[in-house]
Amino acid sequence: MASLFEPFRLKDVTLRNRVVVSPMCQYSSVNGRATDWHLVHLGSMARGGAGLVIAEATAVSPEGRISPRDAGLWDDAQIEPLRRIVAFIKEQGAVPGIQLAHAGRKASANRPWEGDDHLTGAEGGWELLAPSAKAYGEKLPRVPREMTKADIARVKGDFAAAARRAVAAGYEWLELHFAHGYLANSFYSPLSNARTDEYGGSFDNRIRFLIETFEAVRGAWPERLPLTVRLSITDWVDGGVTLDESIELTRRLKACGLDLVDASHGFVVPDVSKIPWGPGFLLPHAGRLRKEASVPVGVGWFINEPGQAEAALKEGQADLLMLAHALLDDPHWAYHAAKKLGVEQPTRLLPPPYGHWLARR
Ligand code: 531
Repeated sequence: MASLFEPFRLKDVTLRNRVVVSPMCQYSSVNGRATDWHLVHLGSMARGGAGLVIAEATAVSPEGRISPRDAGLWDDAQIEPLRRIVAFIKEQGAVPGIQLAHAGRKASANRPWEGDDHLTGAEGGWELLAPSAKAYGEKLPRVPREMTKADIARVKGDFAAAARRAVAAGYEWLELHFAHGYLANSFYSPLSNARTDEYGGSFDNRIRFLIETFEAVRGAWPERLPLTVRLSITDWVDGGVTLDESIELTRRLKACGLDLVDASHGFVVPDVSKIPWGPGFLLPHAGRLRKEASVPVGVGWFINEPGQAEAALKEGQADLLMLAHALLDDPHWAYHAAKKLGVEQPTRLLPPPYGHWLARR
């Protein structure tokens, strides 16, 4: 049996295989509410055989959106359109998950295909919140406001409230977005956090916002369901966060009830010159995190081939494959991977209106 198609159990949730739809921003919500686009986007990937389908970065507050058309869960009215999507994903045999996020100093931006740059106030932009009044730079030059203790307490509460709404919508897997230079990551990295109070400076202080936010959510999210974080496990920049620090952060989060790390990387500052782009370039780092923090790990980045995914699992570099581009290219990637890896009766991954006919070709 191919490892990619072994079930994966975490808490009370069992995934039918190790293929995960990574959260992908769609910039297609209306006032934070999901639309038919989301049903088709996420539904087609559940239909295509993925084990877990994670909905995009979903803002816990209006100012936490990356962009005006982001998904949100700051309001009870945003729950109802998600219920339909969750039900459809479950009907297809996949587990529905959601990522909760606050964009911090990378908020208030245009969509990637419309410039990916900051919106000004005149363009409908909004105030940016961050640990320090330091701009990200380049296309995102606006200077954020340094968060007060009251802001910090409010945002932690927003994460917990959004987690409760995610439960009400029927999600069974929760990921907190602590990566890619968004709010939590910008507290963690010394490149973006220049605070002199208990939320900045030492490692213990820089991780405080992450730990406290995680604890607030742990109290709001059922114990029986997986609670995970996406972490930028290295900044790839001198003076930034290192893998060793992220291993220690993971150990601390584990002590608070963390179930899995979705290992990602970088983007806390615009400097990408030291990123060693190439097929599966993050796998060795993910493998070290998995081994040294003794935690289940999901990983993606430049993984397109089923054989590559299979090897990562066999070599113990990850438990789950978080796919994005590969699934945009082919929403039936899991089915095609099963065929390629010689899984018996791969058409069983597809619902009968497709699988019945394809089994007879
Ligand atoms: C892809 C991306 C990841 C890291 C750096 C640059 C681009 N996504 C990430 C998304 C936003 C849109 C771009 C999030 O992590 C929310």
